[in-house]
Amino acid sequence: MSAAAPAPPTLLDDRAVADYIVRGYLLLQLDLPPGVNERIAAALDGMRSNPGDAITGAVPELHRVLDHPLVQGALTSLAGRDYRVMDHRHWHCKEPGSPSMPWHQDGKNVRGQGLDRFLGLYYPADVTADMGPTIVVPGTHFRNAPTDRMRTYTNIRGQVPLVVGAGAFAITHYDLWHGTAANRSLRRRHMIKFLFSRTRRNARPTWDHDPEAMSGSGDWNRRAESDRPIDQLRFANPLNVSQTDHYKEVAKRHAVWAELTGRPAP
Ligand SMILES: O=C(O)CCC(=O)C(=O)O
Repeated sequence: MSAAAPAPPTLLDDRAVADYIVRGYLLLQLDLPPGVNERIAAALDGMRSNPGDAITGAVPELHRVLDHPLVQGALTSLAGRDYRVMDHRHWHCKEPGSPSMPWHQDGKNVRGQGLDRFLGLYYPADVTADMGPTIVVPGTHFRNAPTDRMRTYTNIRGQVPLVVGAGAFAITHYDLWHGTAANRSLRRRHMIKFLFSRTRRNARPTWDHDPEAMSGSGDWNRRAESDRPIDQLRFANPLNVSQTDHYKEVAKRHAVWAELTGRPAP
């Protein structure tokens, strides 16, 4: 009997791609076969040292996460058909009682990069608010801030704690501001971080694209009711930043969209 063919990647639509450009992250819920999340979490619970990049060798079922159609589809959509899974990966185990992690960007603090590098954050077990969730700050991926200054920032308006169920997988822009809360629970919090990169520029969209997605003119007064991708790029303001900052972000979003669709930047 031959094995069933793997399911094709589930591509993102225009709205999801526009949303990613605006927020710098998306959250997937993987329907892995029964028992996979639990076995991975149990293997991590039993580990007393961190194998670093060798975590996928130590817990081979992690490959099922990388091979999941939602993960492959989202990465194909955002990073291109030939995206690379980097060799670096890391088990981020937050022990009970461990403190918060300050805000930081993993990238090199350069404002204005496109969609070239990505973090994948996989959570094999539920993460409750007291377990030290990862916290992301939507829309900060195109903003540079010196790391030593960012460390002093405290409660940033609009921050999103990734309080998630087992099998959640977040894809974030490499420069998205993030940190963690303290683990005030009695349980270890597990997260496996993967890195992905684009290997070449798009000649055309690599997602489920409607050529009409950017046509039509948006109405500022009706922006709250609109779910059109063009209106997301123009109007969304997840951190409620000032008008002078917002227009720079909007210009950046349109440039990234143009690049992803294989057209010259406006
Ligand atoms: O452990 C976490 O949730 C976040 C880890 C982190 O900030 C990082 O890997 O850069």
